[in-house]
Amino acid sequence: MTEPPISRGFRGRGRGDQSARVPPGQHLVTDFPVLSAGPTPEPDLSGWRFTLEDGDTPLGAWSWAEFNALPQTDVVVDIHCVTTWSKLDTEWRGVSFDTLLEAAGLSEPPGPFTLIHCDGGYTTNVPSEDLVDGKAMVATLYDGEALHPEHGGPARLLVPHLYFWKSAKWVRRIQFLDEEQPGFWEENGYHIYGDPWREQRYDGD
Ligand SMILES: Nc1nc2c(c(=O)[nH]1)N[C@H]1C(S)=C(S)[C@@H](COP(=O)(O)O)O[C@H]1N2
Ligand SMILES: [Mo]
Repeated sequence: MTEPPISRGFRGRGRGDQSARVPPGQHLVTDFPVLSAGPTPEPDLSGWRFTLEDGDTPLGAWSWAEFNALPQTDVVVDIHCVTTWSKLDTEWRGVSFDTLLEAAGLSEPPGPFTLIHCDGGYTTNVPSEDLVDGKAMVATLYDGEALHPEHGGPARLLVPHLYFWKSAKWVRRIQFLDEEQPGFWEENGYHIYGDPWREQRYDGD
């Protein structure tokens, strides 16, 4: 079958060739499933801090008010969960990783790898280069509203080009590392990188 000549950057919401946007082994959903390895933490905005660290050295820290005063970015992206659901055209607002680096006075990531830390102890690893150049943000709004606690509110990482387990909910700390350190699912049989287009679901895929 020949593909119609649709430009990926020029598609209307809900139109165009949707099948070309669904990675192998995935199916589309219109609801928004909740997947958490543990309980949803109680939101506590007064105690909330977001920190960037190079190893154990602090690079920057923001209170909830300070974080929300940073320049905000809007994105509309497709997301892909390793449990095989994909959801098209999800709308998010938050602080791009590039803005965070800049706010910390950095022109580039200080290390090639990151480990992402969350309230509740969940972790995931993402290479630094997969977070820069508009590829990732810390999102605080979904679909124009404060991110629901079940979906990671007050703030979650959003790395839509990787399987959604990399989009860590209740994110609090991004730690730069010189060597790759696997996170929670990566230590439990899932792929160290997790590219949905190469179907990197499990270790060894
Ligand atoms: N802190 C934390 N983040 C997490 C998870 C988790 O269990 N804890 N689950 C991951 C997985 S496997 C997926 S598919 C998505 C699910 O996000 P959702 O519940 O908003 O759909 O969150 C990811 N981020
Ligand atoms: Mo997932």
